[in-house]
Amino acid sequence: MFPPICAPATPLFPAAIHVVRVSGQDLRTRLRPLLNLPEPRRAALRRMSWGDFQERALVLFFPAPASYTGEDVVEFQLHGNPLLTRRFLEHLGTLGIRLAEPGEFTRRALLHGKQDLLEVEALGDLLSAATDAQLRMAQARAGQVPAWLKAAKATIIPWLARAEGAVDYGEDEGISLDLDALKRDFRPLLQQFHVEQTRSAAARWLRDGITLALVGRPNAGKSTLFNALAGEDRAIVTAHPGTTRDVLEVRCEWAGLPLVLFDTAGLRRANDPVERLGVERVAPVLERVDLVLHLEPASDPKPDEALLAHLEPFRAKVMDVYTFSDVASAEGIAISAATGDLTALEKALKARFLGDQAPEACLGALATQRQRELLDDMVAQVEMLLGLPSESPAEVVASLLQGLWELWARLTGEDRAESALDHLFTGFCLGK
Ligand SMILES: Nc1nc2c(ncn2[C@@H]2O[C@H](COP(=O)(O)OP(=O)(O)OP(=O)(O)O)[C@@H](O)[C@H]2O)c(=O)[nH]1
Ligand SMILES: [Mg+2]
Repeated sequence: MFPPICAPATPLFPAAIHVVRVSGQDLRTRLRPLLNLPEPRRAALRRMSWGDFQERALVLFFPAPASYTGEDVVEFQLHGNPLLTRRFLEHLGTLGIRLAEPGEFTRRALLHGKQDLLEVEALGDLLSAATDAQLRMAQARAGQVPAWLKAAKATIIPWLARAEGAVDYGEDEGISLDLDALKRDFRPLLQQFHVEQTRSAAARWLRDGITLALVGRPNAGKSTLFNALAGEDRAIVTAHPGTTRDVLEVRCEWAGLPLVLFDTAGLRRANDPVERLGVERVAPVLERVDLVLHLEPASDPKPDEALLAHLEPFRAKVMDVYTFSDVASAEGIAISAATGDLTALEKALKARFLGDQAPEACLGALATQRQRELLDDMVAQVEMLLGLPSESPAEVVASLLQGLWELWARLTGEDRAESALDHLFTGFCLGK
């Protein structure tokens, strides 16, 4: 039995309207002192008064279970005055309807089976998406448990039932488990899981974005590339070496990839104190980015020992890129931000982060760290099943299948694990 809750569903700034949501059991009775609820799902004007205040609001009533939370839900569209809305919420408090915690509406939707955990996570992503690609990702994941996971369940459950049957009745009833048949069923499942691992490895970058630092000698063309990727002139570009002094940051979407770019001061042993400070700021940026693009002019490719020493600790994530490809040719990834020829860079980034999956092919893939870890665990579990020797006791098979089923349930939220839920809802805003 959950206590009734309320929350503003819109921010409390002056606005045309504010929406206040209430969820709970039997709201018709509870709200009677304030108003008579309208017919289900029909918008109706209601005059309400409480204390010294009165308000005429558009009211919508969604009776349980056909509502967002699965409980009775009432939505009030009030005049958009923050003070009025606060007074209204206070009055709801006197009717025994307390303020909701962040994410509490969605939490109830989950508990009442209106949404599964994957949908809830996609919703969290939808609310926080900052680029078109992230928006598309979140929307593609918004619809229910994906077909391949449903298919997995359809394989796991009957075998789990058979294995448990063999454990409980095996010796008396002569029930035995056909491990070869089991393996025939689980081999395609494992293949499907591998495909999904590849997709989700790529989807992760589309969801979280890729952070890139641009480094190189002064005049290597860092700021020119920075501007070209950002699609706007954010950094100053001049022919004067040492133009960029500070670290600049921009978020953008380029070639379907959500990027966080850092432009840096050309790394060299600087005598100018301002430039030296700029160089000192580069090291922490190199620590935290996913990839360091080391730019070197193809027209003047002389190795710079001081720069290479700076990059040495990060070698695993350094990608060498030749700039000025319009002036001179070079082996490897060669681009010219000046003429807009960035094809080689696009190919290299997609190969590295998406494993050559098209961004559209990753839509709907599991993308959060929690989901990816559970998928990895499921793969390990299926691999153990497939590796079982043929005379394995039914207890062993049953316990592996039980473990696999638990992972499936945790992935989709069927076990309603509190700890996972608590973690999930802290990032939600009020009224969602
Ligand atoms: N032809 C040609 N010129 C380029 C290219 N990239 C940059 N330039 C020119 O090279 C000069 C230096 O470019 P920047 O982008 O400022 O170089 P930077 O690496 O940011 O230099 P600092 O900030 O001084 O470290 C400018 O005059 C650019 O117009 C390129 O691909 N081709
Ligand atoms: Mg620069």
